[in-house]
Amino acid sequence: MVLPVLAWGAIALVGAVAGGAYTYSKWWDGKSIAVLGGRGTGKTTLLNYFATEEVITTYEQTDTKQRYSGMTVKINNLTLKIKGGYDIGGSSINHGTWREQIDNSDIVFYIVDISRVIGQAKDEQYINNTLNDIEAIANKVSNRKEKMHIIILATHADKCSAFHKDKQAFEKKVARSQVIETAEIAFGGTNYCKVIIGSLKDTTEAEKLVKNILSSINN
Ligand SMILES: Nc1nc2c(ncn2[C@@H]2O[C@H](COP(=O)(O)OP(=O)(O)O)[C@@H](O)[C@H]2O)c(=O)[nH]1
Ligand SMILES: [Mg+2]
Repeated sequence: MVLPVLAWGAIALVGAVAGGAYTYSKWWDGKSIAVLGGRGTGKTTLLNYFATEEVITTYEQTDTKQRYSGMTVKINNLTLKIKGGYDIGGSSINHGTWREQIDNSDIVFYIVDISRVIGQAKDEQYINNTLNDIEAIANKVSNRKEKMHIIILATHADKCSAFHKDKQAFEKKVARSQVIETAEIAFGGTNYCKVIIGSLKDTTEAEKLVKNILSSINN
């Protein structure tokens, strides 16, 4: 399989991919991950991708709070533990249930629908909710002894025309958005807060996204 060139995919991409060679830092092995995000951002899609290695777009969406169980996934030679939790949006009434997930994890993946942050589908209500989520997560991670890595998955980029036109300009625009600037400050700077831009639109895009995630930390 030919791996795509992924250097554009991440603002803080370390260890860029060239050709087909791809190594993941051992740092990831055995790490526990909490997947968080507002409603409709792609939590279920990402969890299903981890479970099946495929993007499923046909499942039924529910508005109810659904508990999902944790799972251990193998990606090449890495074992990752996805923490169980509630597949719910990030409205403030739900922030309490995030604590358990965060407390039991080494890393948080926070999914942001970037098409609702910049571009034509910009949605002020969504931006406010996202800023509230960031504050809530920052409060929960601030009392941990060890600093925690937060990975912002800026997905739905495929829906932004700017992303298709000029990826570098799009990256800059994302980096300068209030949501991303706030997150980078709240989560302790770019060493601890990585931003990965991409999409969960289909399996190929999900594969790229996960590879960019894994190359974003090379401790
Ligand atoms: N085009 C596009 N659709 C996406 C992306 N990520 C998720 N979706 C779709 O967005 C919808 C909501 O995703 P879902 O995983 O149910 O969000 P959740 O509420 O966070 O669990 C689904 O129809 C997904 O197929 C993306 O990056 N691009
Ligand atoms: Mg869901």
